[in-house]
Amino acid sequence: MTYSAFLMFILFLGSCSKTQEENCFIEKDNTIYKEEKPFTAQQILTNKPEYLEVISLKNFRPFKQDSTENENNFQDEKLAEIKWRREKEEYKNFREKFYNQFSCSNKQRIGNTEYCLGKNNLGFWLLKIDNHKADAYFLGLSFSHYYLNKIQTKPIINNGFLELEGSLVKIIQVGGLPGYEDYSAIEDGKLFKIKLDDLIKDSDNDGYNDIFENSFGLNTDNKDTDGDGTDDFNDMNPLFTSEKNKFSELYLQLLPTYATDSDFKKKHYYFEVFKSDCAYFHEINPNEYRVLFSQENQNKQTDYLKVTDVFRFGISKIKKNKNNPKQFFITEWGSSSVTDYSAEYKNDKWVLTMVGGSVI
Ligand SMILES: [Ca+2]
Ligand SMILES: [Ca+2]
Ligand SMILES: [Ca+2]
Ligand SMILES: [Ca+2]
Repeated sequence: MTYSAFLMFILFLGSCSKTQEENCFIEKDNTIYKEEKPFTAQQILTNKPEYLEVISLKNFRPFKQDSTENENNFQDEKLAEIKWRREKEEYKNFREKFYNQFSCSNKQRIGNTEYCLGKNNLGFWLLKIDNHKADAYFLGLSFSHYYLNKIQTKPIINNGFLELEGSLVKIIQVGGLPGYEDYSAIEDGKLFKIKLDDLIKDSDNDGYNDIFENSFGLNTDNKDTDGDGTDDFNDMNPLFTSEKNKFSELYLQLLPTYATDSDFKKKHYYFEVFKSDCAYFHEINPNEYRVLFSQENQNKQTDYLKVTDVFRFGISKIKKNKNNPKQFFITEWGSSSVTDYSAEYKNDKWVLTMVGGSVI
């Protein structure tokens, strides 16, 4: 190695460790809330996924009707109860086969195959039950931009295409209700069309369609994106190799937990997504539910994550206590609360104490 190459190597090492330190630790809080300007219809169409065709309809079920009719149903308690019971029965098969990971609508049967439109915290899916095999295909249509009518007037599968009526929307914040979001249509009467072959394409045959993998930064040509020996479909943390160390344990302990005894290992489509560049956070080994991570820098995020708020929870970087090397501060937040912790490392264990926070 020449001297200059050696120097470069040292500089490279130096910059790496510095970045790692910066990505996980902060001197002081500097979270700035930046409100994103909603996309115009033209911007949504310019940025739409390649595989998606958008057709303007002359006759359609308007956004206002579709979104408010449902609300009115809920106001009548008896009607809501009847509707709920009927849907529970109608979608029993999907609930059972997919372990309650989705809410389901617009069922359709073709031969021995059953389809429905699914939704979970990540977005929209096409669910398919073929004999006893259950598969879910991610649509990659951001719920921040695309509204799919709750009531589809035509069958959703037609001639080898998935066809969904809906509109282009923007999310509007409701005054006085932080965290509560509503939609407003910016262009009504659209038909969203995706070729089934494009939708179900799973190049590496790992169980996740290419659109899902591209949307969340997984490798579409590798069954084992992070190379840790567990294939993407069965990896609880498919983007990163888990490591047990002091700070990964701290992040693991701060993960939100659910009061449920259901078997999350079977829930292959249930993920919590966190925005973090901290390697210690990436190294967690979750056992309750699957995790995905998004880069903090918006320019480095996937097209889907750039515009879709799938982050229901967050855990901050770690703040050191200059006077006590064993004490750290860290903040955890959800949709309606923020909690500040003091974390002390004692006898190989983290002791967390709530030191502040707020409930919205
Ligand atoms: Ca795949
Ligand atoms: Ca893969
Ligand atoms: Ca893996
Ligand atoms: Ca992994």
